[in-house]
Amino acid sequence: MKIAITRAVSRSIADCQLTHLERTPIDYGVASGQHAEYVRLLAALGCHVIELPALDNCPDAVFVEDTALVLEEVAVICRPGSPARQPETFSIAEALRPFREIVEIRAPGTVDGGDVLRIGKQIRAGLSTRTNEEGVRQLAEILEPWGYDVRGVAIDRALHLKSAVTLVRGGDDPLLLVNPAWIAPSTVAAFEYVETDPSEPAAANALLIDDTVVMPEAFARTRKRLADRGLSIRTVPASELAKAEGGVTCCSLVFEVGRG
Ligand code: CIR
Repeated sequence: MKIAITRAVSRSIADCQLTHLERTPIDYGVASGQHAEYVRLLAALGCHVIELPALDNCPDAVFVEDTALVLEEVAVICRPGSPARQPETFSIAEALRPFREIVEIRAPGTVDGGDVLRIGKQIRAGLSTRTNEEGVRQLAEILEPWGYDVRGVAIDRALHLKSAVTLVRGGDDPLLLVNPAWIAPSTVAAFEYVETDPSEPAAANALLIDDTVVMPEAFARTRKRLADRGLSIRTVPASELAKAEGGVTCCSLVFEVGRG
């Protein structure tokens, strides 16, 4: 069974952290409605959705991806690089405890889950304003016993590594979706990749659920590039949380239970 942990949008979402975008009004009702469509799509794609209650005093808590990295063997509870977001992790650890051994990133290390890209046993961790060298060192140390190869990669033109590159086909034949304006092509040279359309820089953040690529509905040109590669794509409205610098990977933690 596949589980997706999500969290309802905070009523204080308009007070979110912003790094690369100007603050513009965010409508809580619209954001909640779009988030509900996202949750419905995850369920339609076969996920058992565990929706946690909103944390109204944590504006960014809807972006659960940043709080944990869930692998088959272990759940790593992150220490988000924005201090305002660190209180989000407690309830995530409790939600994950029934399913995984829990290990934590500790101070002075910081890791945002949005910086962690997993391609099989290869893990790339963005060294960003949120994730530091010590956080990546701890991640590598935690995951080494299970054979994961964790490497830091510089990311300075986008909030997170996965703002710039995500996995759109898994298995033995991985395919990445990359915005080459935000990440040096050499970082992904070892893997096959498709570039986002130049007019759609934020399109690189796509969420892979089994063989389906979930994308914001706004990115028709990049969607066509993926469709031309034979990928199956579903779209969701995601414009309101995009104003908070959130994309489709950010709003869920998806993992398998009951295998092996
Ligand atoms: C933040 O700055 O932390 C939020 N406003 C956006 C987080 C987006 N998360 C993600 O890309 N994984």
